Amino acid sequence: MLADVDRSRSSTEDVPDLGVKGLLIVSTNVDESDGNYSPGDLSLREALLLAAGAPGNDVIQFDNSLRDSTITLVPALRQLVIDSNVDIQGLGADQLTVDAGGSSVTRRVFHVATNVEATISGLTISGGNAQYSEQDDGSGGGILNEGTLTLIDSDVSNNHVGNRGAGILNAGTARLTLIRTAVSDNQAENEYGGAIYNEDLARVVATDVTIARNFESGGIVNHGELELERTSIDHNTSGGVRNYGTATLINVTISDNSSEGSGSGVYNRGVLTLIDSTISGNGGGRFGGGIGNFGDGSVTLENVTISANRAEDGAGIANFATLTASNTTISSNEAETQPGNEAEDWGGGIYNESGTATVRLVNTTISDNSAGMDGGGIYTVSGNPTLYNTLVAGNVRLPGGGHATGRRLWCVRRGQFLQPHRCGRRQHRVYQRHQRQPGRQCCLAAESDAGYVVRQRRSYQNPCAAN
Ligand SMILES: [Ca+2]
Ligand SMILES: [Ca+2]
Repeated sequence: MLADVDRSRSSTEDVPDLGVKGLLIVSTNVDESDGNYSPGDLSLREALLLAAGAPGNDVIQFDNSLRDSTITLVPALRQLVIDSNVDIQGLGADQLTVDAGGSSVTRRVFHVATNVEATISGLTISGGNAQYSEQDDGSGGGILNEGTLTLIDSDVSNNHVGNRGAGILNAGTARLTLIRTAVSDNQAENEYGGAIYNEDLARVVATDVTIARNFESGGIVNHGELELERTSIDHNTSGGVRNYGTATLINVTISDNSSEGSGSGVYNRGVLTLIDSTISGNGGGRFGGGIGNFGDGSVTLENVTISANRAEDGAGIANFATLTASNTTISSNEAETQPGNEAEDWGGGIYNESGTATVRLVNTTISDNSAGMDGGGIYTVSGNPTLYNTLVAGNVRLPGGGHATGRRLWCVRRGQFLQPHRCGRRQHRVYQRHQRQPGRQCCLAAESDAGYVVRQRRSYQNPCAAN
């Protein structure tokens, strides 16, 4: 990326030569800017200053004596500003840390300015804390990126933020590339601030990345373009991914994230494509333990496994917009009543609601899901799901899986359908007759090729009359 660099000089004796592009070797872990740039006295802050003053792109390396050390930013000095093209080559994320001082100090670690191309590798970036002020909207605890930043083999961890992007805010038209990097254990005071927050004209590309254990912030909040590959998003609170822009996730695992809202694994209002991925063990909220799709959102799933997620409604997926799935397995999800909340639990596999909701399932398996009330497999309030070559089987609670169209009175006995009756003049008598028989319940159902139940009414109600 930074070709205009003399990489031939590698010892501290050679540095620095003011005004000459090339290599700068940081030789002290003290955060200072005293004008002494001699070997043993060149700080990271000074190296960034020299790089900005020298023409061309520069490489910043660290003397071996700094192995296993931390550069702690001093209170009197501000964040480190990267305002020229640099390649900062750390000694390894487990060997060198830049720490802004922790949440008792209001200061982020790095600010990458606009029109700057920077690469940071082998570094842990921690202890940043961004809060509201007249000059700052309190975002980007570890890094505020407004340029083009590539992070390689690094950790962005234990940063704190009042607003957005506990680890990283990717702002304006910024470009952020993450390779083999972890963004973990960061915290936002803004519940959905994101460990990584990507603004609407910005772009994030991540490969072999871990986004884990971020507290309150959730994992990634995307308003722009997001591409994730071979990435794990796990154990974040306030959800795994919130997408309002365009997101393409390939070979990604989104697991064990929690949220008190909807979409514990993935909350989507944008265009989301998931390929060869797994969403499992997410939950804690109302709609959509695995995926919640809302507004004008579009979710396309291809070869995805959605399993063991939990929610009040739509444990696997809650869909209020457009959902297309192919070669996908939705299994062992559980729609359960949350303590203290309204007792609604519909749609173990998929909960589908809204007049414009569209569901198209191809070569998909919906199995072994459960719902406390109804629709172990699919519960459809409205909309018209289309199933091709799709198996809905082994789902539990009341009549089981399925969904359908058309109003009929179904009565069931121990999970088995009895004869269906159209709602009409005779339905009331049919209903009364069935209700008098032990073990039987009647419900208003819809019917499709899949032949399963959608709407359930409690046995003490007259379902046809209620509709
Ligand atoms: Ca110095
Ligand atoms: Ca320069």
